[in-house]
Amino acid sequence: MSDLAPETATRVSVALRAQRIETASWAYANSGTRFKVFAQEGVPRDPYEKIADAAVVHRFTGVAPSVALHIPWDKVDDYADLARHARELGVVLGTINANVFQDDDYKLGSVTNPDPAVRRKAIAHLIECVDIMDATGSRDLKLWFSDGTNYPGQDDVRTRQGRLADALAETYARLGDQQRMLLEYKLFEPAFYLTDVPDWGTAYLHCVALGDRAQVVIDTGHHAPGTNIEFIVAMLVRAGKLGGFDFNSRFYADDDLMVGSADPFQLFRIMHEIVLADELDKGIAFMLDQCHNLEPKIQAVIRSVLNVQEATAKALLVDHAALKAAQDAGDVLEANAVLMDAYNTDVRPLLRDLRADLGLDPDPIAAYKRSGYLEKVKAERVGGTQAGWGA
Ligand code: LRH
Ligand code: MN
Repeated sequence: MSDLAPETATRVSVALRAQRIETASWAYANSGTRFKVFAQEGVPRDPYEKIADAAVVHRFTGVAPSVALHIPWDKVDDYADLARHARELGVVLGTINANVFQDDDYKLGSVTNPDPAVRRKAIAHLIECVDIMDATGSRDLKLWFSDGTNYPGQDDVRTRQGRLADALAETYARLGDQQRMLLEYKLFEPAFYLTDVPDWGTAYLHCVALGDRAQVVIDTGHHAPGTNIEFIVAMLVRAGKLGGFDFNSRFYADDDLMVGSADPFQLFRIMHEIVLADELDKGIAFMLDQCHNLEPKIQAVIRSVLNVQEATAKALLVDHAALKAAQDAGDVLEANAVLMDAYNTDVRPLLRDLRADLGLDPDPIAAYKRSGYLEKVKAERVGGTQAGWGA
């Protein structure tokens, strides 16, 4: 039982009930590093099985009703049928992720490639992804470009930006009225000298040039060490250009570990900026973008959803009036104390109560383990080819 003041517990629970976290189809598939991909028993062999696993996460958490797809990893003959399959399992198909980073033709870039024929091919894929959105009913097209160079002089910076801008404009023009383009930035990798969309400023400039339905995605693993990500959150929210998050965590680079596992305080600070700006349920997409190279995948995704819930609950406990009063009074220590008080509050009893109210088991991980689902799919999913990144 939570020992929070009843009115506070109610206010926080109401907000948490509306929280929606989108999981990633590729998190259920095999993944690894350039050194090794460790296959796991029971891993899905196709998008239908990936969605079944995503539905299990929603069944036990109650707040993960959509699953992002990645094309061509989730290519099927009939996307409307895949959407039907998802609905029958209690979830919906979410963000469509384009993939112009795994084809031999894209060695020197996709939409920024010096060869116009290669650029055409890449743009055709981006537009094909919008066709898929029409079939799945998805709102968001997410674009991450691995485009970049490895040596100074390899290509011209402004020329490549022009090519990128042209490709984005042509794709943006194809979007339906209710559809958005989410542009994701990343400091480096696979390019090691220059990445064409390396930071939030570059993504923001392109999105402003495109229009209202072009927004920036913050992948929490895509910054230089020491970057104050919540500052970027506040700036993009202030500019009305924050479209979503790819949540994960890292100790060093783009490690794609469980969100909140490496730096739960950072996740809290990020959600504090979202709650402070009253942007928790205003259209920002809260997505997980992770790879569970060693750990059991479905359980790791459940743990990740709980980590986001806990960080959000703590952020909802910040006494905004006391915080502002201390800030306005220049009371540095009091202002910090107000924030730390919320962060240091154990919100797990409140979340257990919330789940019980939602008719869910208060402990989703224990309930998932008791369900025997993993043992079931290990027994069923024998033969065929396990899904992966196909790299
Ligand atoms: C790139 C990225 C991008 C996805 C991929 C799976 O590092 O974060 O969001 O397309 O991971
Ligand atoms: Mn990402």
